[in-house]
Amino acid sequence: MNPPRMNAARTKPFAETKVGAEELHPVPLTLDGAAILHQMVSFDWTAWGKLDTAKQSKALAEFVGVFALWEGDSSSALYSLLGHKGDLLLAHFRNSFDELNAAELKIKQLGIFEFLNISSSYLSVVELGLYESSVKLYRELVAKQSAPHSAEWNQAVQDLLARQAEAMKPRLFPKIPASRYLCFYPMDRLRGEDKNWYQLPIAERQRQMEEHGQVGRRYAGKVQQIISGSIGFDDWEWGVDLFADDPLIFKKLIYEMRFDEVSAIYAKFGTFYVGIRCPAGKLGNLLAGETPE
Ligand code: FEC
Repeated sequence: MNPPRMNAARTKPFAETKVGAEELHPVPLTLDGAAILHQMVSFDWTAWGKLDTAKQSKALAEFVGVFALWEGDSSSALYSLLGHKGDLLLAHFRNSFDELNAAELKIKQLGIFEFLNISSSYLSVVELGLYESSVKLYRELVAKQSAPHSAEWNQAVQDLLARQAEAMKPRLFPKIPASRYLCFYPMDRLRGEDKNWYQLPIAERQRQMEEHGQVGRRYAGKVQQIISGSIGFDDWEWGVDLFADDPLIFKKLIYEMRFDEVSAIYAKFGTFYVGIRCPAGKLGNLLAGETPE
């Protein structure tokens, strides 16, 4: 018996063969930077309340001694979380996963760790998507009849990434913004049977991301966004960190983006965490029931 005939359109990724679409490589280039860990913490208020004041002060001083150094170079930040999802959120931006792990282990050595229950966490790396340059480069390479992953193709990709990484270094390894409010959540792009982001031609994804960027840029100066990629690292595809001095901006921006094609059709969201920045030196006040100043 003859083997079942394969549909010719299925022998290649859909995105490269869709009628009328250019045959461009589907994967956008990205630049990857700082390693990020978010730790969501429930605090053991009852056990802490039973600890005598001298022991509380000692544990706090030890914590501040470590955390304030990290705050000094804006590589870690502490937030007081709103709602039932936790009490504290610790954000760490480092140069590598090894450095993140070192920070995590350091916290576990501190006396205060006895009262910290890490109820959730999220691991990701700062990601700058290069849709526009990818499409431009892929078109040039197609014009030169350079096949994906050939030596010439690989060299052109490497050259582009090296140039862009140099130009975007500060954005790849950002300091944690000093803003009073943080909104963090993970998200995916839809991979449904009918609507699948990953099966759209790259030029169409670029168009939708361009539209997304235009909406985002209207919020320049009011919000700072840091997008981190987490495919292969955590349960969702991206982490979104938004920093602002007015929490209402989060609602307005995210609501407006819901009307973007890329969000209206292809965005799926995880749990939202909203926190108020608390300098480590004020953790004692927070644990005594005072909202951070
Ligand atoms: O396919 C992908 O590469 C997806 C990665 C990605 C996600 C994502 C989600 C959100 N963003 C939000 C806010 C802003 C603001 C600006 C902005 C611009 C970009 C650009 C890229 C990009 N965003 Fe995005 N966003 C993702 C990727 N976003 C690429 C354009 C260039 C750049 O800035 O890197 C404007 C920033 C500026 O220029 O000032 C603000 C928010 C979300 C989650 C809500 C949603 O509906 O998607 C908010 C995933």
